[in-house]
Amino acid sequence: MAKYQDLADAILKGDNVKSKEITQDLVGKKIPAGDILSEGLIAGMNVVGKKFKANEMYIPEVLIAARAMHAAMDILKPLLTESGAPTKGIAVIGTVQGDLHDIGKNLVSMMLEGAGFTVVDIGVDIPADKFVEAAKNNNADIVGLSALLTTTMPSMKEVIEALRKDSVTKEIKVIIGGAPVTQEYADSIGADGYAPDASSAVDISEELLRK
Ligand code: B1M
Repeated sequence: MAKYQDLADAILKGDNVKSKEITQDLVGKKIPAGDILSEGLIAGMNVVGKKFKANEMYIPEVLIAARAMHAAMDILKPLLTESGAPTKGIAVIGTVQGDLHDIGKNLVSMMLEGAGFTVVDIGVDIPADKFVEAAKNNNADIVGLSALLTTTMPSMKEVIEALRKDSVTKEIKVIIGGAPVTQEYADSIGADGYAPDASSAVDISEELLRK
């Protein structure tokens, strides 16, 4: 659908007025929010990622693109999360210490909420002890860790070790994700699950809680 491409282009240009307008228009046409997210917003952000990598876009432009994505996400969030069903489980989610990237983590939070989980998003740059504290305070069933930098991936291991050391949190399922993370890495640090994208994060969380 041409409108998806227009939306992806609006993200790429960082046009938050257009990104909101097109999203609202697609919602009005009863296009499922999940499709708008994956075919328009994530598609646009993926191009931003490639251009950033190729030095064709710089940090301020990337931030402006992220702002346009957030503006559209404000419209989609209530649609993705509306559900009258009882909670499937409580997920505490955050980006690990040293890492400020939150777009992917926010998408995972939204998709989990949309699928019926109660999500406690504790933000970015979160040290291991804060994950343990939040898991305890919220009686978490799942802890979700996001990292976008190869340099912050070791913080995931620290969080898992801290959770396993504490008698209250040692059984909590841990899922991890983020662009540089792999299944192999997840296995090597003792995570219970790895998700390459936001919708797989839902599938894996559901599967872990069924076990
Ligand atoms: Co940064 N950045 N960044 N950045 N940034 C990357 C990650 C990078 C790959 C770009 C590049 O060089 N090619 C590179 C990392 C290189 C590496 O470590 N190997 C990089 C760098 C180097 C940096 C800085 C160090 C740059 C600098 O200052 N010199 C700096 C670090 C700051 C810090 O964190 N301490 C930095 C800063 C920034 C901005 C602030 C400008 C901005 C972040 C804005 C924000 O998040 N609010 C930014 C952005 C936007 C990017 C890119 C362009 C896009 C990331 C993104 O949002 N992608 C990124 C390039 C890229 O990824 N190709 C890049 C879209 C998002 C939907 O995808 O986050 O992968 P993603 O999430 C996916 C999956 O990974 C998965 O599901 C999501 C949805 O499908 N997923 C999970 C994510 N978390 C999950 C958790 C789960 C399960 C699945 O379970 C819990």
